[in-house]
Amino acid sequence: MLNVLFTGNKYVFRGMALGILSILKKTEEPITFHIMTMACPWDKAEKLSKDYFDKIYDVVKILSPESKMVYYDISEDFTREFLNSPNRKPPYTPASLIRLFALRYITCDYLLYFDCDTMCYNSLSVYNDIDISNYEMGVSLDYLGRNWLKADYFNSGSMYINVKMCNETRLFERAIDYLNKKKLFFADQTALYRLSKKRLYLPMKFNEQRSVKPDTVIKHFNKGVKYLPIPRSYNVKQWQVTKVHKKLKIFEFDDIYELYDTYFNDIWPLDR
Ligand SMILES: [Mn+2]
Repeated sequence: MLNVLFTGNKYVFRGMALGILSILKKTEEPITFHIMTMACPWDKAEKLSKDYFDKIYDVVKILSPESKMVYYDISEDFTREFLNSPNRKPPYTPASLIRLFALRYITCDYLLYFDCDTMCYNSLSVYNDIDISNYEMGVSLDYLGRNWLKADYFNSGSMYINVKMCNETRLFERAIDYLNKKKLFFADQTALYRLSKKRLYLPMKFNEQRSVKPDTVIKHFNKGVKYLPIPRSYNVKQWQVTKVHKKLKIFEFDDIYELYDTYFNDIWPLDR
């Protein structure tokens, strides 16, 4: 069974629900979804409530009766570790650091981590054919960082994690320690980049940061830059349906938006 991790606070409910719906629509085999959330004293964001989790789980049971979902609230653990850290307020949100705690709670052989601004476009079963037994993780390059930072700078929004090896090398624990000593801009991503020794670089279709292609597995709606007529950054998320259509010209997920409307529209409608 594939194990998939999503992390975040209450405000990514729609992204999480859309990501899960897209995975279930494209992937036949059952999946265990691990959902980790937290609230911390210095951040106003609320955690994703158990109530919201249950609403997603109810739909998962309908669409994929053999799939499972597990809820983790890591508030205490996170607060203890990051209380005095120079990275306690990263530029995005403290919730972006939750992924570093995953292996304290999750036991499985291989774990897929996806940001809540990702959507699945082809079956996740392709990961079963990728051998990362000799690597800590499989990752794809960061579209902008590979040019501006380092040629092999990867994007941590989609990671195929070898749990056993990461437990042996203590990669995620060392990343938490590292962030307690050193302030970094892309905190978790740069810590994992600097500390991981054995990475398998996967094709960009596993973390597509631009247009969706026929073989795209994961489309990541992360920040991008348009160069013409003048360089400017854009940041359109998949729940901003009108912008996805008009600005990104992406229509490949319209069936998923319909599914979302069916099950979640009265809880939290998409932006149109
Ligand atoms: Mn992202």
